[in-house]
Amino acid sequence: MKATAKAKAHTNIALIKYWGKRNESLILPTNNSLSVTLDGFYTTTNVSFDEGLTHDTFYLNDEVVEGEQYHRVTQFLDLVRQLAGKPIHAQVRSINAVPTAAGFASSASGFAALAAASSRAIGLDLSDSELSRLTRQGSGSACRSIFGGFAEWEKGEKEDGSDSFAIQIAPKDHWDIRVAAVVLSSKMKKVSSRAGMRRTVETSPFFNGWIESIPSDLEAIKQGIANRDIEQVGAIAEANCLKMHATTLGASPPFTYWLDTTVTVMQTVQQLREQGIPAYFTIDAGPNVKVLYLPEHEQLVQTTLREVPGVTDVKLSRVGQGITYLGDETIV
Ligand code: 2P0
Repeated sequence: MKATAKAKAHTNIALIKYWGKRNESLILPTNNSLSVTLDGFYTTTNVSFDEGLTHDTFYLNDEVVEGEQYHRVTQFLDLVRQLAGKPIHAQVRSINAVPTAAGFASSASGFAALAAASSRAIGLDLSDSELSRLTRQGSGSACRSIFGGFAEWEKGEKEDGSDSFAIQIAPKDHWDIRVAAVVLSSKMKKVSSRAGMRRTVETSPFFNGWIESIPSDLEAIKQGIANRDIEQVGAIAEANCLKMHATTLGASPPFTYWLDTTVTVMQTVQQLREQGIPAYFTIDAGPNVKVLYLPEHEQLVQTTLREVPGVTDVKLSRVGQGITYLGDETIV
């Protein structure tokens, strides 16, 4: 038997950050997070389960992948095989339209597309919630990419993670908000988000303050999204990002993801606001900055960001859709 399915998933950017795990192996977070799915950056993945294969293979952008990245894919396929009760191997082919230099976690779209294609190919018929819960075990932020528009990852309470998955807050067409990914020139050695989160949870005295601040941020941002209020959504997202990054400064040893140009871009965004342009930044586990703005300010925001010394590129995106399936085939 050979069964193939292909799926496309978009990356997402968190407006309320996922920062901290309560269970590392099940990937269970310490707090709810909320994101917007992005149209411009995605992964397309083809999974082919074949009884004739003796092991899994993984190709990314037509090149064979080995080592840690391969290991994470086969571990994830083990979960899918276990769920389906079918011990068959697969060939996985992924094409990433997520510029890694833009500082987007390609793991979000990558694991969402892998989860969708593999579960479908092996014959699992999962609801969106079930698919999100499965996807979470590949990479936490990926569970939000099952949905288009705005999604919230409910951290859940249970030890087994059965209540930890994302739900949609508002669909793609609810609000035409834009995101600019500001790319900086950097060869800085990065602390991975996994290692950074772990160090923060274990050592930062600011971590409890971060966790305590989440419920009110979530409530306010959801109200802002419902009202399509860029000032409210932007101000909460920016403050939430700053609180997340503040926890890293309290870690031992301390660290930051910011470069000098990161701070210059943050100040440029704040200057845009002083001129009456509602633009707000957010930053993930890296030096690049994402800027939220409205369509009518696209030209000005883009031009202003491109002029900042040290900025090498600015990539624009709209709100994106959730998982799409691009066809499957079963040969008995
Ligand atoms: C987020 N980040 O909410 C946060 C903000 C980085 C900063 O999710 O260990 O690659 O695979 O669950 O999902 C990056 O972490 O980590 C991330 P794992 P992931 O988008």
